[in-house]
Amino acid sequence: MSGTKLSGKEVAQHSSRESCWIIVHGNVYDVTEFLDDHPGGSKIILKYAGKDATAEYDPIHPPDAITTNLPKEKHLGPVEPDTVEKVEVKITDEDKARLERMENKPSLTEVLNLHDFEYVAKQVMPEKAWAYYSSAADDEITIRENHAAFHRIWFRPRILRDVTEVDYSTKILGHASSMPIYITATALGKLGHPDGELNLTRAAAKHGVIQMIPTLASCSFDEIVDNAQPGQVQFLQLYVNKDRAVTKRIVQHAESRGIKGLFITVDAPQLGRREKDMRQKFEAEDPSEVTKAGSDGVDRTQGAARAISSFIDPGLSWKDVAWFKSITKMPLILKGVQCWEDVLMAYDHGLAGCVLSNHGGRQLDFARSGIEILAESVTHLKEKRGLTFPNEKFQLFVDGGVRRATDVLKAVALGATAVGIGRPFLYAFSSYGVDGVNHALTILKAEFEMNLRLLGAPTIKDVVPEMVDASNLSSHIVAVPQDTLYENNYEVMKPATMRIK
Ligand code: 173
Repeated sequence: MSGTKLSGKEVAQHSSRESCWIIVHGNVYDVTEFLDDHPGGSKIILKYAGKDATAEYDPIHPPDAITTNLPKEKHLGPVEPDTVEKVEVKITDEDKARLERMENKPSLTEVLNLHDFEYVAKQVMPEKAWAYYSSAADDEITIRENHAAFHRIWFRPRILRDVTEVDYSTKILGHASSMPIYITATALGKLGHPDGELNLTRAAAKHGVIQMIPTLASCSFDEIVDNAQPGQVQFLQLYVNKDRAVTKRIVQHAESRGIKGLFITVDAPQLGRREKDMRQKFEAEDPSEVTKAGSDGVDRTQGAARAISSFIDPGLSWKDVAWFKSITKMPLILKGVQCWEDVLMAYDHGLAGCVLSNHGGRQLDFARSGIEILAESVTHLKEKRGLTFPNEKFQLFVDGGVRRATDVLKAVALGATAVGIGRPFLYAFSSYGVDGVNHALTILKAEFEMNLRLLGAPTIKDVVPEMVDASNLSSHIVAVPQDTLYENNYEVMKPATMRIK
């Protein structure tokens, strides 16, 4: 293009399936030939044909999605901003009611625990965003089990130890952390809040905790790193692309930007069915449109996450470990390990650790909880490899279902270095922005301080296996007391809707 900018009027003339231009972040793109290949379907693009699609685009796309997926010649150049007509946003009655609930939500001082954030978020978040964040695989059995498993572990506190001063700080992969937790990777932060993942970066800096940056963040990787404070430690979660050149570029760029650990996701060769997310799609659009597959064969019937995850390589295998070691010096950790046999293999392959996780219950339903796998892994690593935990050279992490410092301390007692927390922070920023995340971290600190005292453990090192009774952990049919705060937030799953008007 020459130096002149396109006018909004000219763009507006390309508003059909035959010629479809859209504006994103002040630039015009010709997406006519891309319509049927769009993972989210053509209908949503056509809604913005000839118009500014930025507001719709932002929450559900990594910022460079359009520039990397469209050939250069389809980038038509900048638009004269003053000539673009504002897209009218239709406010439905439901939106109005939700905004009113947002306006009248409890003040942060009334939010006493991580469950409260979930309760507020469910009521103030756009329905689609809530469905995406809260959904889990199939019958949502594993997501419940992740939390319930902690109820099968009970404490054996010690008394008459001087707990005037308690210190809950620790080290994760050799880096200081104010608590034995980290903010784990969760995709699409802008669905919940316009600042997306930056809410987490800022709160992590303030509270001295480590953020794991997701591959599929709404903010760009560099933006998230640029917003960190000098010396702030960040990890990267990695989805491995079928095109290894792309993966190599991501990994080496991350290392050059100072990322301190690479967490390779190994539990998602294909994304699980999250039916709450899928039903949202059906309710929001005409089902006949949604069920059409594009020319790329990408199935668009399966909700937002599945549509944008088709690049993930199901061919990833143990053989790739040597390749990863050849392209980076960052510690390599497998995220999503689900039995002790694979933990031993990870150790034997010379990896730096494992996250015992089932992806927040979003992948294989009836996968066991991370905390249960932790216990069996520690036993077998001790018996078969002579390791003791926590172990500096091979670190074990757990995520899934964590809502209290007591959950974290149970994992620490069983040998975990630290525990990942995901959804609660999403709910915190979706409802209250960065202040919410800061408050969530403040709550956790207060819980750690009190619980270390009540356990008789002045430091994290004093939280030892003898402080828990986990004898029932792998019994899946034992009575547990009802956890009312948690249960409140997980509604009964909905069956298919009858389309009778
Ligand atoms: O759990 C997820 O939703 C997830 O990991 C994901 C994967 C690909 C695209 C979007 C989200």
